[in-house]
Amino acid sequence: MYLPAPPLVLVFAGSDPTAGAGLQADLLTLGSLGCHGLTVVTALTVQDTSGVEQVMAVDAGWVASQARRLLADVGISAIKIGLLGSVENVAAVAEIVADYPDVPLVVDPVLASGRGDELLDEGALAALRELLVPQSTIVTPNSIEARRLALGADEDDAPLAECASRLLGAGAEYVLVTGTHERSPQVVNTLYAADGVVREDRWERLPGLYHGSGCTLASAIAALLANGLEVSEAVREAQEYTWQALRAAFRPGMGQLIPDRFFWARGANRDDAA
Ligand code: PXL
Repeated sequence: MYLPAPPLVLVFAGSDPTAGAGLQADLLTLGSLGCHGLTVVTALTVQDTSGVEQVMAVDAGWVASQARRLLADVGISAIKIGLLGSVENVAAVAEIVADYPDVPLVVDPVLASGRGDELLDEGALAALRELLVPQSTIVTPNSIEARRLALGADEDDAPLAECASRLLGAGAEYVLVTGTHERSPQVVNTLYAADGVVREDRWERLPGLYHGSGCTLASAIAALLANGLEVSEAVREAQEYTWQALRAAFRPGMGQLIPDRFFWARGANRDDAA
């Protein structure tokens, strides 16, 4: 006899060779929170800790085949979507997740890296809005992504609550807008549902430039939903986890800091050195 499997989470994401963001970050986060991640690679990138040099979307037929083969075999408890890389991939993934309406779906609308390198074009952005937002349990944009995703090309500003309300109107069950890119002294993250603000959490703004904080947060939410938590509770615990991973971040190269998703597994002397 075998032991029962841990909660299984399917990830659609791009590869980041630094393992700071993307697919690799998702796997680390899911593992750290007691899940097993299964991965469909949607894009490859060439990057280091200082920036993204190239992005190549995987052919949409290959994306669909990777997912269909896996889903025919394995029962999953949550799906997490990160960088999809092309309008064709958004359409292919939207068609696949439509066949699993009861599985919680976390959509992280990755449009650019934290440093601002563009990762998705306008066509794919529109497809994300029209095909994936309506199916999502929770969408996790930062404030920049929330505005780009919710507002038309002829509008350049609106309160974040209005952006969230449009995404809810498009069919998302919950929207979590993160405040890392705002100028507020604290980071304010707000969870919205159709009847208004569900929760607002404030975090001490940590110094430094981090790579992969959004991926960590969205994956942590997926892991906690797969573990059976309600959305609001999953969002609270995922923020706590992400903040701890950011506080323990390290700098493997010359550029940005990478959150330590396994902060709890390191020796106590790491804390003393900081
Ligand atoms: O942080 C967003 C992100 C997601 N996925 C991939 C990335 C990045 C940022 O660089 O490279 C593959």
